[in-house]
Order: sequence, then C-alpha cells, then structure tokens
Amino acid sequence: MTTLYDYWRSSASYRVRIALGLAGLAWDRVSIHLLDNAQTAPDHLARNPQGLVPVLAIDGQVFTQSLAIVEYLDETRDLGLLSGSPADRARIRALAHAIAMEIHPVCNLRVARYAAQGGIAGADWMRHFMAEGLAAYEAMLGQGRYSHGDRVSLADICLMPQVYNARRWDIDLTAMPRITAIERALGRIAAFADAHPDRFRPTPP
Ligand SMILES: N[C@@H](CCC(=O)N[C@@H](CS)C(=O)NCC(=O)O)C(=O)O
Repeated sequence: MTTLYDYWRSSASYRVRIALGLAGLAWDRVSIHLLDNAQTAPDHLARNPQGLVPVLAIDGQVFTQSLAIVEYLDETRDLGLLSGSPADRARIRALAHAIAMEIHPVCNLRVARYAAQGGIAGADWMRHFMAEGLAAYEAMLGQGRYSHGDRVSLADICLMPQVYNARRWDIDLTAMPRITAIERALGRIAAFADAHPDRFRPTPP
C-alpha cells in the first residue's frame, strides 16, 4: 500500500505526484488541508513532526521531504532522474535546489503568513521571490528539451510545480522563454499532466 499525504496545491506534493507517476505506481491519497491547519493536527505531526506535506508511506516506511522522497523513488524504481556524469548530476541538483531550497522555502505558507504579520502583503512577498528566483533559473538553463538536456530530471520535477505557482500568483513569464518551452514539453508527459493540482482540487477548495 502506497499512501501520499498531500495538499492539492502544494508544490512539494506536486513533485512527489509526478515522481509516483513516472514510477508507474498506484497510490492512495489522503488530503491534508493546509488552510484548515490540518498539517499541525496530532495525527499528521505523528507522521511528520515538521508539520509539512508531503509525506509518503511506501515499502513499509514513512518518508518526508519531497526531494528525499523523489530521490528514494529514483533509486528504488530506477527513474534516471539524476543521470550522467558527476558534473551532470551536480548541475541537475543545482537547478533543483535553486527552486526547492531557494524559492520554495521563502514562499511557504507559514513564512508568507509571518511576513504578513510584519505588514508585507503575502502576494507581494510571493511575487518578489518567485520572479527573482525564476529569472535566475532561466539564466541557468542551456539548450535542450528539458532543464538538463533531453532527459527528464529532478530539476524538471521541481520546475513544473514552481511554474504552476508562478502562474497562480500572476507572475509575467514572457521574459522566460526557455522555462515556458520546458513547461510545454513537460506538460505533454502523462506523469506531469496527471499530477496537476487541478486534478486534485477539493470542493470547496
Ligand atoms: N522542504 C519541504 C517543504 C515542504 C513544504 O514546505 N510544504 C508546504 C506545502 S508546499 C507545507 O506543508 N506548508 C505548510 C505550512 O507552511 O504550514 C519538502 O520539500 O517537502
């Protein structure tokens, strides 16, 4: 039994849904509604004391942290998300981390809520860091169908949810043609399309 504890619009959860799809795994889903603060309920804190999603129960174990989960799936299901030479893998990780460790943490719900207490509007905060971070990602890209050459990698798994988030916050991506070309190419892959938040939107959201 594979169970993903996630939230439909969580980009870290979206990464894991993509990887589960690439692995061709069947999985059950338990929604942890972040706006209702379900992530801090005792049952979820027992799964993840950090009070975050995603959490993946698989192979008789419980995993947290989306990149650790995706790398576990990569290693155990041979997904080739970190392929090539050590230099290739370092570049893939650098791209993935540019999103998952630079843009994403400062745009997390609890961080934006805290900033709002200091008088900074949440939307301004999100747009500032996402636009700056994605512009840097665009500049880091070379040629190739995807973020690193012509093979889907860990970097693409981080990029797609971040672009979804950028669109959600009305960030102008017209000056980022490489990112939007990669987004289009990834959108044609079933595992990416099937993981899209709209497919998991609760009613009411
Ligand atoms: N580094 C963590 C980040 C997880 C994370 O920030 N999750 C967000 C949703 S995308 C969350 O659970 N936020 C709840 C909160 O801020 O209270 C990972 O990659 O799994």
